[in-house]
Formats: sequence, structure tokens, C-alpha cells
Amino acid sequence: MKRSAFGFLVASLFAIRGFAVPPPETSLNTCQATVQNEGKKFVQNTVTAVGTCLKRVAADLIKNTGPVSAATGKACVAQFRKLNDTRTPPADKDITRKFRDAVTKKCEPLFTPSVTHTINDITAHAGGGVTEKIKTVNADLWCKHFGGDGSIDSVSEWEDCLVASFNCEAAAAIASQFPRAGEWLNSIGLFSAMGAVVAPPTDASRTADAINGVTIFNTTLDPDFDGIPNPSCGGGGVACTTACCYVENTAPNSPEVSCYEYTGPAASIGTFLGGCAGTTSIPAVGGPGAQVHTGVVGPCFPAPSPLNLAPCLPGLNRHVLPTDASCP
Ligand SMILES: [Ca+2]
Ligand SMILES: [Ca+2]
Repeated sequence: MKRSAFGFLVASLFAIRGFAVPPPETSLNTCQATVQNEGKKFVQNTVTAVGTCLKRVAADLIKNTGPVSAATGKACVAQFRKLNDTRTPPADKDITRKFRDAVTKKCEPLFTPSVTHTINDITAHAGGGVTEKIKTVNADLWCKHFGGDGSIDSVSEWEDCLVASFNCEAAAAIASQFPRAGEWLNSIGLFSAMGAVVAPPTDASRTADAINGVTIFNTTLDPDFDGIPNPSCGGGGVACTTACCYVENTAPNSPEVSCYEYTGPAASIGTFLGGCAGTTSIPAVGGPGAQVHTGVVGPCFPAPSPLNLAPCLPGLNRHVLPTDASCP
């Protein structure tokens, strides 16, 4: 059993004081198990809350062919408050808050004397005291899909990624169960029925929180707000695009073409296209003519090149540059 000097020191101090502290291996495993247990609850509770509201909306509209009822408004306020509670903790007990609190308690190093592992035992970025780590480093790039900075360096950053991906998972389930979820969660009828629910004086933000909860959930369910659910689950979260640079010799007797394809984030694509643009030289061989570079957004295709109308084919004259390392 390998243990960091720091972890050993902490364990020794608590041992001296009479606390029974788990070894970092046990502590780390408790963190991993908590993420699983709490993650399962997060997704189930979110799908249940949203589904309970939508089931009532469906009954009002489909079965009774009427407007969204006052009773549905009331039920939807109760359900969506579970998704968004802006009160100050500990009053705030929404699904996200409960999840983050539970994970922080078992994963944040030294949060309690029982948490004896280090952040590097979780991330595996460097060092760490245990042989087998959780290794969030494997999710560093993937979590960029959910707004991450490409390097999970804290428990809080891992939680950010977990919360965003769980919300997307819940939205995907709702989108398949209720094909009209996007339309209903963005309808005047629902907002009016919910808005009519009077919040108690002891909890003044209740109705407003729930209505905002609808909009927040709908942002993941139907990001373009056209009423048709299209949860991307991170698929549209990283702006890496592909561009092509055609290099053509315009000499009449040697119309050569080659092309270079590159995939990267917006800034790198801008540099690539900037470096590609324009006429760069006048070749002497083959008579008069110019070497013209043309940059286009999108992959290089075997379709005709812009000037010589010649194909650019893989294995012949198409070159694919390595994809930028920051792209998932
Ligand atoms: Ca970071
Ligand atoms: Ca949509």
C-alpha cells in the first residue's frame, strides 16, 4: 500500500486524537461510489420531476382538449422547484445542490477527517498517493463538451461536468417520451398557469424559481427554442470545425492541384485560413501562371477544385493535417 506523506501525516494526527480514519484507497473508493449513487438519483429525480409535470400538461391538452389547468400549474411549480431553488443553502435543496453537496462531502480532500485521498488521486494529473486512481484526466477533453476548460483540476470542476451531462441525459429521455416537450415547456399556457400559483410569504421565490427552472431545462432540451426537442448532450459544445486549403497552379499546361485539410477550434481555423489565402508565388516552370491558394470552410472533397476544377483525392493529392489536440 502506497500512501503520500501528507495523507499519512493527516491519518496519523487523527489516529493520535482517537479518530478512525480510512486509508486513502477506501476514501477514494467512497468518492467514486458516491458519484455513482448520487448520479443515478440526479437523473431519475430530474426525469421524474419533468415527466410528472408534462404528464399533467398532456392530460389537459390531449385528453381534455382544454388549456393547461390551474391544478397542472400548481403541480408543475412543485416539480420544477426541485430543479431550481435560488434560496441560500441550506434552504436550497434542489437536485443539483443535493448532488453537489453529497459529492463534495465524500470527494473534496480533507472536507471531513474521513476524506484522506488527494485531488491527484481523483484526477491522475500528477502524483497522488494511491496506486489505482479515479482518473478524471480521461474525461478532460470530453467535459469540454459541457463547458469545461479542458482540464479537470478540482472536485468542483468534475461536478460541473457531471451536472451538465446528467441534465442532458434527462433531457434526452424527456425528448423521446414527450415529443411535444419543447413546445409545451415554452408555452404561454404553462407559464400562465404556473405564474398564477401564489408563493407563500415564507418562500417568496418559489413560483419564480420554478418558472426559471422550466426555461433552464428547456435550454438543454430545445437549445434553438423552435419547439422541437434537440438535446445535443454536448455534441454541439465544442466548436471544432474543419477547413480546406486548395493549392493550385494556374499554368495552362500544368494545372496542378493539391489540398490540405485541418480540424481545429475557431481561432486555429482562422489562422489556418489566413495563412492559406491568396496568390503566393508565380511559378517559373511550366510557363506563365500563378500558385493560388484558396481556403474554404468544410472538408476537402473529391469535388472539383475552385480554379482548375480538378479533383482532390485521398491518397493522391489530399493531405490531412493532424487534428488540433484540444478537439475531443
Ligand atoms: Ca480546469
Ligand atoms: Ca429545437
